[in-house]
Amino acid sequence: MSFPRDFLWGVSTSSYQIEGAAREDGKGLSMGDVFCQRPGNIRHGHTGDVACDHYHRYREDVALMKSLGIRANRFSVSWPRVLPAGVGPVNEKGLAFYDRLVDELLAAGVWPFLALYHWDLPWELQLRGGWQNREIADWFAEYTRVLVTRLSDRVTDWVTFVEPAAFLGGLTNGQHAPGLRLPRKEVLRALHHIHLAHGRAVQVIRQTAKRPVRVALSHVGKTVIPDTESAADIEAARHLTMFADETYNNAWLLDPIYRGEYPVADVPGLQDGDLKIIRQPLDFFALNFYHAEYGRAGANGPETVARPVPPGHYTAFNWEMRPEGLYWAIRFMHERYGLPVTVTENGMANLDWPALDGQVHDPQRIDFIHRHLLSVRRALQEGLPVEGYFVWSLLDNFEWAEGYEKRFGLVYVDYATQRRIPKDSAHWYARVIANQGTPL
Ligand code: IFM
Repeated sequence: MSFPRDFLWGVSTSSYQIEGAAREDGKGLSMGDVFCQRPGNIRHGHTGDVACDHYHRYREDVALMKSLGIRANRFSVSWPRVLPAGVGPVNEKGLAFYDRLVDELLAAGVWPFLALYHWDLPWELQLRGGWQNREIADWFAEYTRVLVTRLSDRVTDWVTFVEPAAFLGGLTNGQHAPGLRLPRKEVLRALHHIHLAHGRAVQVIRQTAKRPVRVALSHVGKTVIPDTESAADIEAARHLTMFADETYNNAWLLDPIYRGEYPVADVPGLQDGDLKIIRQPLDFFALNFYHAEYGRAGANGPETVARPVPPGHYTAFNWEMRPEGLYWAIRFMHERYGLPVTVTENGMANLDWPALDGQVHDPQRIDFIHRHLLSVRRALQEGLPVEGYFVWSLLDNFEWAEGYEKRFGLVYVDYATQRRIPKDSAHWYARVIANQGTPL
């Protein structure tokens, strides 16, 4: 079976992880810029100061996408590059960069999906409480208005947030910027502010856009695969996927946005009218997928099952490879929220290097993506609406607390010279795209 003709074969990237130019052309500091300076926060003391130098090399990077036949790029905007203090005066040079990037993508036939927030909070706003301050919903709406006013004559696909569950790690376990360890109640308050900011941004996008738009939020969360495909195990896995007891589960992260309700009554900071703002109609469900576990209907209710993965089926991050989980994540999210799904991130960390022949051979990544695409194909065969699949990531890049050591790219980056080398997986992905998925 080939994939639908209009299936979007994409790659995702993010501003802080590739742009560099951290202090150029009037950009303000982001909380990442500050976090990376503190000794011990990032492996080997790496920073995003230079990263892949995409700020200067975006033309080359877009040309690479074009040469591979990539049809879409979810990229993100650095908030402090556009608004150095988070609010107030616009930095024209920063905004002009995204103008040029969008033009370059469109000229290359690569459809831009613009993510407003991929963890790049202006430091000035962090000093005012960041996500813990309810005013951030206003700040985010203002920032959104600046971008939509400038770019919506060309950009129609907007993503408000990338992975709230992951960047909240910066408030729970200190792993990400700003490096806090707050009590659960305060984390949930911050999450409520993220939801409010999301709702306000969707309103601004719809009111301000110059063309019809499609809006989504890129979600990452728990996926539980049924141990058998019996009705009882599927129901148990569905329940665990949504409600398994974590600091915040999928229901906390998603139900307010799609159903206008929280899974419990005592939400810190919830005010009258908030849920109406948060529940804005969205156009597709943007799903990021990396992890999954197994669950079943036990004698005392749904329970997770320890299922060892075959030896070696781990990525360089020690993340277990469970490609079958992508099918279940698509299915459960579609069943609960009723929207078509686009997989906006999926990929693996590896220890890649150029071989003696000068090429970068990464058979594991090819196998990894292949297996996940088979899950997407299963979903399509069963009639689930899947509109696209985006590999994380186009380039090797700055992997947050892990620095540059492990690599996620289809394209190898030699950080000393900034030379790009498309890996075997890039050539393979290009063939898959050119053949509309038929070699799978
Ligand atoms: O690099 C990250 C990205 O910023 C968000 N999603 C997961 C990726 C891999 O860890």
